[in-house]
Amino acid sequence: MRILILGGDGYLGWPTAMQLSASGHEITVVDNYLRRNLCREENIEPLYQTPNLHERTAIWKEKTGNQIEVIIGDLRNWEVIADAFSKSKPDCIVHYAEQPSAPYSMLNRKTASLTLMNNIEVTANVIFAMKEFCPDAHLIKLGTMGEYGTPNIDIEEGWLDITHNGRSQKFLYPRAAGSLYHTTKVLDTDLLWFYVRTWGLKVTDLMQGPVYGMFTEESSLDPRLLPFFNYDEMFGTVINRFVVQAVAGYPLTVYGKGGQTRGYLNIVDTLQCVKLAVENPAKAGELRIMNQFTETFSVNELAELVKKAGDRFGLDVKIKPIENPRKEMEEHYYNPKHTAFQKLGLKSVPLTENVLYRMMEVVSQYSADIINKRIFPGKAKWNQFNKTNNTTNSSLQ
Ligand code: USQ
Repeated sequence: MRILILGGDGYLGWPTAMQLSASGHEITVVDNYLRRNLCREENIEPLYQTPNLHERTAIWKEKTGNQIEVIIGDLRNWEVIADAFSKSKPDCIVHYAEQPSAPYSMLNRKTASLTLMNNIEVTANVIFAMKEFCPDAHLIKLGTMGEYGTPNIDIEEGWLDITHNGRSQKFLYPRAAGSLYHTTKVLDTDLLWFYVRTWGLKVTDLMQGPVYGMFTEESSLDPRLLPFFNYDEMFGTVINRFVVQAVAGYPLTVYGKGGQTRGYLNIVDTLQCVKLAVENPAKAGELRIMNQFTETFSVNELAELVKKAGDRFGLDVKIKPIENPRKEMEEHYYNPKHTAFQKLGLKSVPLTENVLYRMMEVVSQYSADIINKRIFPGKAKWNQFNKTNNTTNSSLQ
C-alpha cells in the first residue's frame, strides 16, 4: 500500500514509518518538526538527540535498502497538504500530526491556542484532502483514551447503545476530557464523525492510552533509529519519566493520591495495533473506534513496579507523592473494554520488571545527560492559566 504518515518525525510516527516500510509498504512521512521546536523553545529536549528526518531516512535506506519519502511542511497550510496527498496518492493515511501533550496545552494562552488551532485545523485539512485527492483511502487517526475521561460506568469501544423512553440508538460514547489537549481529540472525533456521515469516508479512530518504551524491532538496527525519549513534565509520559527518575536518583513524582488509573501499552504494541488497523481497514461510511491499550495500572502500581525493577538494578528508588498539578480524579472506577484489537490478533507485551529493567539499562547509558531541573519544574498547573506568552523559565536554562 501507499501510506502517508502525518507527524512522521514523532515518538510514534517514526517507529510506525520504519515498521510499515519494513512490511513492504511505500511510505511518505510529513512533519514540520513542531515537537522538536516546542521542546527546544521550552528547554526540555529529550534524553538523547535523534537525527532529523532526512538523516533518519538515509540511515534506514543504508540499513534496509528501503526508501521512505520525506516532506517537511506544516499541514495547516493547504499547499503543503495538497502537495503531500497529490504526490503520494495514499491508500491509507496515518494521522499523528498533533500537539500531543496535555500539560503543554494547559500552560498558557499561547500554548492552549496553538494546541487547539493546530490539532483541529490539521484534522480538518486531512478530511478535505481526502475528499479531493483520495476519497476511497482509509484514514487511521490517533485519538486518546482520555477522550472518555474516568466515568463511573464501564467504557465501551467508542459507542454506547442508549434506550430512552422506549426507543434505542447507538451514540458516540459520552466524552469528558481532562485537558485542553484531550478535548481537541474529542473535537477531532466529532469532525470525523460528521464527514463520515456526510461524505462516506473510511475512518479508524484509535483511543490510545499512555505509551512507554523505546525499543522496536527496527530501531534495534541502529541506535540512531531510536524514537524521541522525553522525561520532562510536558512531553514525557509517566512510565518513561519514572524510569529516568529512578536512574537519576530523583524520587518518583506520584501526583496526588496516585490512584489515577489509565490503560497503558508498550510502543511495540502501538505499532502492532496500527499495522492491524492498516491491514483491516474500516468500511466506507464507517467511523470505527478501537480502544488501544493492553493493561490498566494506577500511578501507585506503576511507581511500585519501577521501584522493584530499580532496586534489582541496584538503584535506591524512592517514591514521593507531590501535590497534583492537574485536575483529575485520584481515586475512581475504571473499566474500559479493549477487545477489538484482540479480535484482530493483537499479541501484547505485558509491562514487567524485566521490561523496565531493560529500559533502565539504556537510560543509564545517558544518565550523565539527565537534567534534574527538567523533571518537575511545576510549570503546567491546571488551575493557574497564565495569560502571558512567555513560557520559558530561566531557572531551566
Ligand atoms: N502522572 C503522575 N506523575 C508524573 C506524570 C504523570 O502521577 O510524573 C500521572 C498523571 O497525573 C496521569 C497519569 O500519570 O494521571 C498519566 O499521565 P501521562 O503524562 O503519562 O499521560 P497523559 O498526560 O494523559 O497523556 C499521555 C500522552 C497523550 C495521550 C495520553 C493517553 O502524552 O498524548 O493521548 O497519554 S490517555 O492518558 O489515556 O489519555
